[in-house]
Amino acid sequence: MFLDSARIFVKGGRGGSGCVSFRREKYVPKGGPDGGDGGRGGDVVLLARPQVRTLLTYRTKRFFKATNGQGGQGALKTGVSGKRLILTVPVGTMVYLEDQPDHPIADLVEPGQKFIVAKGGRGGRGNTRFKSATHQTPREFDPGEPGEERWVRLELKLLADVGLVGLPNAGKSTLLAAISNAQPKIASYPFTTLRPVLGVVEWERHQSFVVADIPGLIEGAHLGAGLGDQFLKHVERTRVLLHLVDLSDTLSSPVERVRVVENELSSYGAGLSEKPVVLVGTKADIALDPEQEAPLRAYALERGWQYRKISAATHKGLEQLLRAAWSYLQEAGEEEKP
Ligand SMILES: Nc1nc2c(ncn2[C@@H]2O[C@H](COP(=O)(O)OP(=O)(O)OP(=O)(O)O)[C@@H](O)[C@H]2O)c(=O)[nH]1
Ligand SMILES: [Mg+2]
Repeated sequence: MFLDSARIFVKGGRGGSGCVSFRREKYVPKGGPDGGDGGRGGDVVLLARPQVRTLLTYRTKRFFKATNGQGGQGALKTGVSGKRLILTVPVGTMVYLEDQPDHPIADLVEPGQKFIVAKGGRGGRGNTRFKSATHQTPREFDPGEPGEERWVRLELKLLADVGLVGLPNAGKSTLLAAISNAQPKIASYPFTTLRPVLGVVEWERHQSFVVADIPGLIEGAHLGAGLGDQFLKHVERTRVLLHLVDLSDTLSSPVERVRVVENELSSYGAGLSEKPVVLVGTKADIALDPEQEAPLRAYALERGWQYRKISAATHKGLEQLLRAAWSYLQEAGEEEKP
């Protein structure tokens, strides 16, 4: 299981202080008390949103405090409440208290679900509230309660949004390492990757998504050849596949190599062959034979796929590739909105 987690400090706003005040009007010799109550402190609220895919933002920014309520005023005016602070988190985020690692205090499973993670303090009472028949000029007031504050741990079971597929040695792990926080093993022999690795890609501001690197597929993987096709289950839930082909390999036709992987995807089933694909020519920096690329472009066109050429080593074309992947995720996100 792949986990994304973050530890944050949340603090509700302090309630505003109650006010001590007496009515002073012309021709009213002894005005009674008229101090208003303080405003409530703002809450810190977690909000689950499908557009947020990881907890990445909470690794850099850790402290969150809602604003304080304002003090009450004369003429019975209640202070303005503090604004609540909304923190967006991915759907599927679980919230834990530090000393209770086994029992989540919230499980945000529905889009739009909210949870008050730190309550704002109550506003204090103004002196008006202390008035009684025997106590006509009260000078008492409450100072306003402090907001709730605590450290909480957020946890998310990661599901991949983007899957990397291709023959062994196609450059999948190198790509993942170049675009994400993951540090997969990379080597010049096939079957370097023995189990799936997920990486979080930070894309533009506050946007991120999860990419799965899985072991390479070879002909007959669905019959158990190589490492088999069991790892394809990790890309079943992805919205787009990046299908990597090594442009520097001149020993066989690149289109043939693409077909081998396609066959394995369709033998596996689970809708993998119907997923949108970006065909990615890799290792452009050492691809010497320009003949490799034209048939790939033509094949992508025929299949209705996008084609992109990259070098993970020099980072050439990576930004455009991520942009293409991101646009598929956006489309998928639109469809899911009710
Ligand atoms: N020059 C160059 N070499 C690359 C590039 N991308 C990958 N390689 C090399 O290609 C070899 C295989 O890369 P990997 O990323 O391990 O390939 P993989 O697809 O993950 O392979 P498996 O895990 O075995 O399926 C390594 O020696 C990499 O250094 C690139 O853009 N340029
Ligand atoms: Mg690998």
